[in-house]
Amino acid sequence: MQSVLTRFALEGAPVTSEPFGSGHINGTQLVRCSGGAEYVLQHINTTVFREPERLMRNIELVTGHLSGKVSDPRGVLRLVPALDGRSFAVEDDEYWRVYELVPDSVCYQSATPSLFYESAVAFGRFQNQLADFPAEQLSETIPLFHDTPTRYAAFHRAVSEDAFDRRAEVAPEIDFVLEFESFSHTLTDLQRSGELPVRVTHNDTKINNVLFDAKTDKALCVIDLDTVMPGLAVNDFGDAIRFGASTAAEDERDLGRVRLDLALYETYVKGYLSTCGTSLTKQELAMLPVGAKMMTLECGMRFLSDHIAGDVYFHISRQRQNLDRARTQFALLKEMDAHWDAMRRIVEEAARAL
Ligand code: GN1
Ligand code: MG
Repeated sequence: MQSVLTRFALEGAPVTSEPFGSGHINGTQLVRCSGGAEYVLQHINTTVFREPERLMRNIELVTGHLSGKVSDPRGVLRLVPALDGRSFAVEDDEYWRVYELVPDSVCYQSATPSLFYESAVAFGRFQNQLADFPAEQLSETIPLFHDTPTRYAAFHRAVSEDAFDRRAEVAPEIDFVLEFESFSHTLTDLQRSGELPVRVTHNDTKINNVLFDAKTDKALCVIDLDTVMPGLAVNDFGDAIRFGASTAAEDERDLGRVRLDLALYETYVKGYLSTCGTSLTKQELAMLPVGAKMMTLECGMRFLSDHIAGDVYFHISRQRQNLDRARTQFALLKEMDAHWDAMRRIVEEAARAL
């Protein structure tokens, strides 16, 4: 790692480095240099992200565009170039990149209502600032990531292979997923017909992918840009709701605890629309609740597929954890159906106030 650092244009010589953050995919280190400059060094996981050069090109384009829009320099991640001018360095086929550390910032693993609101402000601002960026210039770092019908095809394959003999005991969950198969086309159909625009999307809109000002707890910027790619804004909204407006952990075993917190939902709607409401189309606004359902369905189906396939994608720390995760998503989906009118009304009211 010392040797890879010499390939970047750092201010001063690296003095210390320590593990940093809580990401599960890339390896991240905080590097301190003589003279006081601080950097974030990341090793890119090329098993998950198979085309690191195209991924880095995406990040260059997006951070370049954002830096022309922010007033606070902390409003965007800043890449530190390598000495050869590229935005990354390669050593023994391993890919590395360096960001400037965002000064006086803090990252949270769980949200209070006001932090959740601020995270919505940040993701909405990200959407708004990139609304004039031509999304087709970005590559898909994980192809067909939120193409829910394609996820169904993978689900059907996992079920028919049944590699671990688990199909029989999850028959009710399989049936539940199948009930939604025609619904699963809703957003991709609207995308194909041009009724929903393809935009620059983040694809991992959780609270821990936002940096906050350490003093004021105001959102500064969005981080974890590896999955930034062309997609639907409603899915970014939906994934944030799926994760942040549920009253229970993603792997909760007591399904009675899984509720949709409508107050948190409303909080996120208001924060999100405060920064990107005017750049979304009428159809996008109308489809926001569908995005929440779609991401919940898709994620639950991905967990269930992975359980059936033997836990090959989502890391587990106990047996049946992916099944538990799938069940919480299905419980949340039922909650959304039960509160469907309210979910729509909350968006309509917030949109009217724009
Ligand atoms: C994965 O790695 P993490 O936890 O940020 C997944 C998301 C899922 C999420 C469910 C690249 O995100 O799509 O919503 O798990 N990311 C990828 O917890 O597949
Ligand atoms: Mg992250």
